Amino acid sequence: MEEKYHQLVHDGFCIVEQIVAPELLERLRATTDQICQTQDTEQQNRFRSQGSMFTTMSDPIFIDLITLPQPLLALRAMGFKDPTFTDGYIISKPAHSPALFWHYDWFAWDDPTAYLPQPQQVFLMYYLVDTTIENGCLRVIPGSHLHHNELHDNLGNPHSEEISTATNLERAEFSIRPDEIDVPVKAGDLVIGDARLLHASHANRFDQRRTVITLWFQPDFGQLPDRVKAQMVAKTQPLPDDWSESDKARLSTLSPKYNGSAQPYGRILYKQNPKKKK
Ligand SMILES: O=C(O)CCC(=O)C(=O)O
Repeated sequence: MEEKYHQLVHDGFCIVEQIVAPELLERLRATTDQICQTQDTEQQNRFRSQGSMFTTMSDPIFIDLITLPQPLLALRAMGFKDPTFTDGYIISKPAHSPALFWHYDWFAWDDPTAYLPQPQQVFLMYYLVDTTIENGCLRVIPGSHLHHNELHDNLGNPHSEEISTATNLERAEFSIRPDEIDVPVKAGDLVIGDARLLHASHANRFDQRRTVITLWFQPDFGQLPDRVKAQMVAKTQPLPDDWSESDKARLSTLSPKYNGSAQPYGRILYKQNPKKKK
């Protein structure tokens, strides 16, 4: 895992092959397909670029993925001592849907630790089908979690309508970058990525949907600055009331806890030129 750790810190991402058993993958495909079928036209338009944005609190089956021992062991083997989980999403690109815009998923740019090499938050992405350039695999710009990139000067707010609905594909958020690489994976592989990494995905040109489950983990929660800790607690998805006590208990072992009085940074996922400060 030492090599994976160095890749995560240097490039901003790494892949741990074949983490999810076929039986769990099958159950996740069936459940996510069902959930995605409930998406109404308004939501389809709203999330046209991403595809969908359902919470993993939609069904207790996702606890099996969130608490899977192997990824937690992998994080620990990389030297991260105190992994916590805050929120998860089902991001599903329907057949023949546009590319995902370039973006990063970090918020605490005003904290000096935002420029340290170690990740404070990572995505754990599980693609439920094999991905290729044709069905919308992930694209990343290696090193962009640490270094300024030309794209940082040109990114707009990903929540703006023009970007999230992919209405203007001429925008920089939808451009092909000279320094981007494709990250095709097999179903059941795990992609671990630094939240600061610039990432996007190709369009899905296939007849089938392409679903990824994205889980947000803080690999070493105890090491985070207080204001970041407070924000992680604030963004933790509440456990549904109708879940059994044992399901709630399984998940709450991974929930971040902070009892101090620091003000959360707030969930601003967009800052013009975050790296310019350096
Ligand atoms: O769909 C993907 O491949 C990545 C999803 C993602 O990064 C997002 O929607 O924020």
